[in-house]
Amino acid sequence: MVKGTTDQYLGITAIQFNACQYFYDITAINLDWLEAIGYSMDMSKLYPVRVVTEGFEELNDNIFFGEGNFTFEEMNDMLRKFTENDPDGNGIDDTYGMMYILPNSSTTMTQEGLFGFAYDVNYLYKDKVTGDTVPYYAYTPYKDYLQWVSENLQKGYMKKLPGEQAWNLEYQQISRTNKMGILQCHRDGYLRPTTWGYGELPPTNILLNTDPDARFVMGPMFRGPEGVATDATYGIDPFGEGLYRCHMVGVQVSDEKLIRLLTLLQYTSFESEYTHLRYNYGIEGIHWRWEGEPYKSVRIQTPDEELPEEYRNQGELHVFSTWAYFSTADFETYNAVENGWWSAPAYMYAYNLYEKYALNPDKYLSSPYMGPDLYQKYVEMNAEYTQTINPIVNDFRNRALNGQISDFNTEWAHYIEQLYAAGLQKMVDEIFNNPDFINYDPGDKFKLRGRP
Ligand SMILES: [Ca+2]
Repeated sequence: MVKGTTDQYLGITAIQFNACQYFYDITAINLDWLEAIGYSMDMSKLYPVRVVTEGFEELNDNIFFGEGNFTFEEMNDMLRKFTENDPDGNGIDDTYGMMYILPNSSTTMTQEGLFGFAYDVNYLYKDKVTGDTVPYYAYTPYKDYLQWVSENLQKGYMKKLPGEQAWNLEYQQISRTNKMGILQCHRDGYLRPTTWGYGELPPTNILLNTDPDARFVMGPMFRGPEGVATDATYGIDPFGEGLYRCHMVGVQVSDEKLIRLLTLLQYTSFESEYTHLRYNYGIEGIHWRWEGEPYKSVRIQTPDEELPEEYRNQGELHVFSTWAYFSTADFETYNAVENGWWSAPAYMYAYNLYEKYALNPDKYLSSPYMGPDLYQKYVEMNAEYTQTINPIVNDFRNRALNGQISDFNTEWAHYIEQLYAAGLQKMVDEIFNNPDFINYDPGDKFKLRGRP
């Protein structure tokens, strides 16, 4: 506790560039189908994946990385032709463009990011029509997005999940059948088909179960109606807003012990890449090994069951480290360019595409940008008005997805009136438009590429 205060503390916060440069999703297109409907990509500009997990090298011929630069019109043409033109050539009307998934971290690049917004309600945008700073649900491009989805659902170019189980379980089962041309994918789960259920995610689930010869191209593929193409970072603030993963030291710890503690943390977290790896990932040659040249190639992790009994403690390796993780951009780029370890993140890093495609909101609802008092006021107002705003938001979205809105412009104007009357006006005036709430600035978070 800071001397002379009752509510202020000193601690060591997280620095997590792995989270703030982490874009969860990537778009994939079935490359064979793309060619079947008359499109193509310059294969000389695509990079084939190199799967990290031993025994899955056959996947290296099936997944490629590239930048699509397809226009919104071309995307819509593909959605139609993937549905109507029998792209798999089996003579059966059994394929469609893509699955529509309620916005979440897996959908941004492929769906709502094309309209310049993401699922995160803490992101705020300056609306060109009202001039107000608002959450996505009151942002005019959200209307265009819902109209786009609604029309594609009506035509059958997009399909909805059944909605009986968790969305990700349903999506895993349906995507495995290989009936859709455009897929919302995990950034690099295909590298590790045996880890964390990644083998159940598309396109790996298709390649392992349904069609081992299918080919997919992954990357930023499409642009939206205004030429926009964005993806949202998983953790917008490398310091976690100081809210979590903050190491606290009790007042009963003597200065002598604190010095010892900080010395240990300095050594294990900041001294060198060697000590960082040693105290976060274990002992080289036991817990992991370099695939090639040390510090320049990927690390191959030893499965827990193959470790000698006394070393099976990988979950506890973080005891003497801070949550300090630096950018791996230079490492991944080198590893791909020099050693061929291509993945979607490596491709994005190598061509500086994360910075190019990062979705930067105009404002971000978080205490550091607002000050604690304004943030507290927001928390209280939000708790009060959520109850009146949410039903309006849900009703409009459900009617759009169910094809019950024919005139989006008229109904949107009415919807916005309802939202503002339900408390949004007050939140816009007192919080969102408030000049004390400073604009979000990504700073150098997408420019930093290694350890400081
Ligand atoms: Ca077919």
